[in-house]
Amino acid sequence: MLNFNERLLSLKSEFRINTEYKNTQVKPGNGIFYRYEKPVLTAHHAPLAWRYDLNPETNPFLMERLGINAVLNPGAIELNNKFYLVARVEGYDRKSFFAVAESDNGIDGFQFWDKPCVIPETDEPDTNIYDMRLVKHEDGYIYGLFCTERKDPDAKPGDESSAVAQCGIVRTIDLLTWERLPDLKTRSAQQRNVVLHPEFIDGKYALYTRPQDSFIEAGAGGGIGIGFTDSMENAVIDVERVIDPKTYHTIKESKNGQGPAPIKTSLGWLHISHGVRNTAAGLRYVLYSFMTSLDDPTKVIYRPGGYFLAPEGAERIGDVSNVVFSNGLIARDNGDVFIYYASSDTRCHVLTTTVERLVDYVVNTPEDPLVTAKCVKQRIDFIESNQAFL
Ligand code: M1P
Repeated sequence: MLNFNERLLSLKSEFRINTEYKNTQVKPGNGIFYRYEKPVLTAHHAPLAWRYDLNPETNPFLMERLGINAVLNPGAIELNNKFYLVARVEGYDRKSFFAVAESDNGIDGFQFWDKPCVIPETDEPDTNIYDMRLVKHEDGYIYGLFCTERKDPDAKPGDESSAVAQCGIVRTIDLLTWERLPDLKTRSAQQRNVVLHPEFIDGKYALYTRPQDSFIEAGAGGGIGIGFTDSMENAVIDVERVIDPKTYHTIKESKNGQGPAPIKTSLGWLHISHGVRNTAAGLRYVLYSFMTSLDDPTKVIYRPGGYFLAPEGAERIGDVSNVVFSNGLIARDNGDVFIYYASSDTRCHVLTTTVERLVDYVVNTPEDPLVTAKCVKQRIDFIESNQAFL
């Protein structure tokens, strides 16, 4: 058996191996984006001091005392040419918290800051918080909208799972100090995947919502909605309008949700979202894209059919298998785009692309014809138009 000091040396070396690596693009890719060989952030990136009591007197066996189960669903932002992720870190105790990790190039070298984020509570304490969408709004603040869960007071006796999910709101200027604002109020029973639009629309803050009837099911409220509020200090949405509904027999037939805030392009607001369908093996989460009008962000103008990203290979396995989920991207001034996503609620990855490619994808990818006969016709027309180039 290794003694304390030998174990410490070995753990330090393992930590370096797990965190100090170069990440390489997987080529040739699909022309839309590049995947990368390795994840960008995992439970192994959690510093040793977060997990081990490093005092030989109180922990002579150098046991892991507070393990980290998963690092997933990061919000993302670029500040002063650095890439920051605000990740959802889940302890062995099932509770999530937020922690900032930074990198110089956005594809590797991510390191957590020394300590997790301290998110103040409202008068109604959160049981669990997760999935922050970071947005630099034109009002000057960086907002973090996240899901806050509290035990459902109406849960039947013995039901220790049901929760009420709502949108929690914080704001910051430096990712260090977080000011908690009151939770968003809407007329829906529950909310998840709420995202702030980065610009005012007609002088109001616009929020993408995902009204839902219950904790898991989107139910009758299903779809990505939009609503407006005069203030983020007391955010109230009276009317939610579904702009991108869940749709029968598609990749978003069970539910969907806005991912990160949309990217402003010359042709419209480009959205990356997730769609969910049910299968015999459980829910399958993929990413898809659509574009809304610059003049009227409530109007969808392009709907490429099918999925943009689905879990592949090792991504398919994890705590909640067959899931890709994105709530963070960085669109740089030079047109480069870094889309961060988590696989199977376990680890974080990056895709790289450009605004130009994303716009081409969204504008020129055909819509889902919704029924097989039309899909076959679409594919045969496509094959025939290729004949001259074979
Ligand atoms: O487990 C998959 C995802 O499930 C939820 O997303 P949605 O509300 O759209 O079903 C979230 O809990 C998300 O964190 C999780 O990745």
